Amino acid sequence: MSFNQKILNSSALKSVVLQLIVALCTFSSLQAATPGLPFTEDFANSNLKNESLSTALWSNKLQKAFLGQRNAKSLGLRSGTTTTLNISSTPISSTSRRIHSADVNGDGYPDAIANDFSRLNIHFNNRTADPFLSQIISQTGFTSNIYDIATGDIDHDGDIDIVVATFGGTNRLYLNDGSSQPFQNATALIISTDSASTRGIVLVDMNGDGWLDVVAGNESSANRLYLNTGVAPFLTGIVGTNISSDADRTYDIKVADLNNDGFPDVAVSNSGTATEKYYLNDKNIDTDNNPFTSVLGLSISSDIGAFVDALDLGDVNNDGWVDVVTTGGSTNKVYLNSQNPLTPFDAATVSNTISNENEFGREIKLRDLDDDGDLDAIVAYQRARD
Ligand SMILES: [Ca+2]
Ligand SMILES: [Ca+2]
Ligand SMILES: [Ca+2]
Ligand SMILES: [Ca+2]
Repeated sequence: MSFNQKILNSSALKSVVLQLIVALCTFSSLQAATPGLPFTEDFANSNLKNESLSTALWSNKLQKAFLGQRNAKSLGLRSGTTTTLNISSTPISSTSRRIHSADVNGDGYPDAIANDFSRLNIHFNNRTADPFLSQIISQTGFTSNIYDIATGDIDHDGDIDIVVATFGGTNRLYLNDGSSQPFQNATALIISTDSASTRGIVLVDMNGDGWLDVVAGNESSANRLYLNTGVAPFLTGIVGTNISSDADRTYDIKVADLNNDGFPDVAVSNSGTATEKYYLNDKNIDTDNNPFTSVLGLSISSDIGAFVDALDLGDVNNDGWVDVVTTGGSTNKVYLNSQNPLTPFDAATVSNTISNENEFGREIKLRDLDDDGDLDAIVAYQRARD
């Protein structure tokens, strides 16, 4: 049993705090109302920055937010330039691994889409002071553990659909039926017959045709791209193609334009002996319509994987180039983009520690939490370490 399997199999260690991860979400609706600060809102009214109105039960010690200071912009999120804040005082237990926020029923209020290992839970915002108390719809029947979810309008009908990544099973698609209780009677659709150990899944338009595609990060097999044909049944049953031939122990996968050429690139965090890697879009749409088919993975730095559970991409030092942050079995790190369009990161890239904490991070997101125009990092820590 690997180190990581030990962690996952220990009930005490399964707990990742739901409310914290709410803060890791995209909050697309809230950002439209109040850009940059989706953190203390109560999901129920417009007082989005008033902590006294928040009903969220944040963990007191498991999750931290690192605020980038204005005068530290040139340094990014380096140790000594960040402030560590505890988030509330009430730890809770849950086996949730991921959560997203999106208005899935179109009532103007963001709903929460979460999962534990065996259920996909849609928590409808009931527009009260306790917005997720009721109206939960669960999708079950998963025969392998859920590791990630992603949301987006896959079929272009104006509502938010959901994809679910499973570890050792097929990945699933749930199409929103546009009703007030979407997903109540949704049928699980299968995204290809691939049965990989998918740990990370992203919905993004990779080939510029306007349709969201699926990018899957797989442990110990090639990461895969599934192009949405734009024709019903959309992603259902499509055949994926490999993002290079690398078969590292990928724990997380993200997409952003790392070399500023206008085309989306892929970055992954890996476990084991592999470095974190990135794959530059070669703009060469081969016969398989995949711009990553023969691309070679490049190292983000010389750091060896060692259980890097999650990464996120964003310009943390406001130089116009996307940087990388990671969390996992050691300190949280930031890798600054060198601005070299051929190799924005390489083995010589220096890793900067975000803070001196040495917890076990499960998730990291970059958001402008204090609305000061630079990106901050928010991290979900495992309850305890091995
Ligand atoms: Ca839709
Ligand atoms: Ca597409
Ligand atoms: Ca690019
Ligand atoms: Ca940058």
